[in-house]
Amino acid sequence: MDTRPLRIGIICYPSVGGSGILASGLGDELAARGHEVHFISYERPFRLKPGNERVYFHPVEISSYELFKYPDYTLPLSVKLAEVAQTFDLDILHAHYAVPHATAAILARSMLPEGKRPAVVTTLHGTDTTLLGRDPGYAPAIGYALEQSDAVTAVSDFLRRETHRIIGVQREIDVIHNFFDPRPAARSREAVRKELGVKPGQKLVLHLSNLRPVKRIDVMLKALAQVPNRERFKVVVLAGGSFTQHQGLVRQLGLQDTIVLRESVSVVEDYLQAADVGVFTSDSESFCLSILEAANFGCPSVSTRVGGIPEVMEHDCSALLVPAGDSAAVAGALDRLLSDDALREAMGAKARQRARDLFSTERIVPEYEALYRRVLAE
Ligand code: GMT
Repeated sequence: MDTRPLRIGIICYPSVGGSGILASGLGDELAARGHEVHFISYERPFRLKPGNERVYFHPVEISSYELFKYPDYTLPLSVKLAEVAQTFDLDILHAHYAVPHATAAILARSMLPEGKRPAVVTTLHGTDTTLLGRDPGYAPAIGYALEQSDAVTAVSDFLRRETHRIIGVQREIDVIHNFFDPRPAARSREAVRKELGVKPGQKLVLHLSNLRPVKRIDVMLKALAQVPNRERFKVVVLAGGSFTQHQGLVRQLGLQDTIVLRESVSVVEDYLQAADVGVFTSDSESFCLSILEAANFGCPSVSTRVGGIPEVMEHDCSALLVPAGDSAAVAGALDRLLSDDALREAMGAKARQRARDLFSTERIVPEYEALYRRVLAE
């Protein structure tokens, strides 16, 4: 088998969000394993570790022309991809999140002369299928890019099935689950709890997301308001999006003293290690990287039983999973974990074990390497 180091281009969103976090972690790990990794995006991905000698970043510059009512990203991205692929003789272009990355990668490949064309791998992350895949303005282009990719992966079996069902692609889709490699926390658990105003004896509940409508923050807030003995806990919301539209409901439910908001957090590990329970109330979720992030710190989660989440954690073992939209069920599950230290700690230990056994870097990154070698051998 070919074991030479590969030259890999990774295309991803650079901002806060699971697909960019996963792509950054993958690039860092591939470089640590001897591969040369080129990130191509409009900004340097915020999660990339500094100083990794085999990791390069190539910014996509976007010109603005008066003629354009809407700026175009796909064409400058595809031109940059073709340029980087040719200059660095890339073996693979790996698009994370289909829109518009997979389309740009396919276009870049066809711009290059034969013999100089990298293989294109597309990883579907979630709403590229479940939301945009339902939009007639996007679906045919997504379907075409997936059919033209040399390999397509989905981050859960749920997402693989949904991609066949919603977009109607016929081709094989490999499932490679997400992984999370935590960085060391910068501060102690005690220091972070003090910063958040968590009193001795109080528990800390954590929510971490981009706060988009699918996360159903309304359900989470209604659930928190129904948990008995509210003085027992504080809630930290690590917001990767605007929380402003939820402030009215926070006031209406009298949660002002319970919820602490933190925006633009760069070291999430500080808060993950300080939390006792995670809470996630999404209506749909292909994987929910945040549950895995919390699990890595022995923090069990209460979550809605949707999408790929049952592949990530098992109900009543490593998490408590409840029906979507059911704030009373979320509140009941939170109350159970907040009331029973032994149960919470045992569930947290199982969550951490499951995270390490099934979703570790050591387990998942070689699956991507094997996929790259497979498409290059085809
Ligand atoms: O699809 C999105 O809404 C954005 C994306 C992101 O960048 O955060 O989230 C998706 O990808 C994550 C990483 O694979 C998954 O953990 C999330 O479950 C998934 N989001 C949805 O399916 C809603």
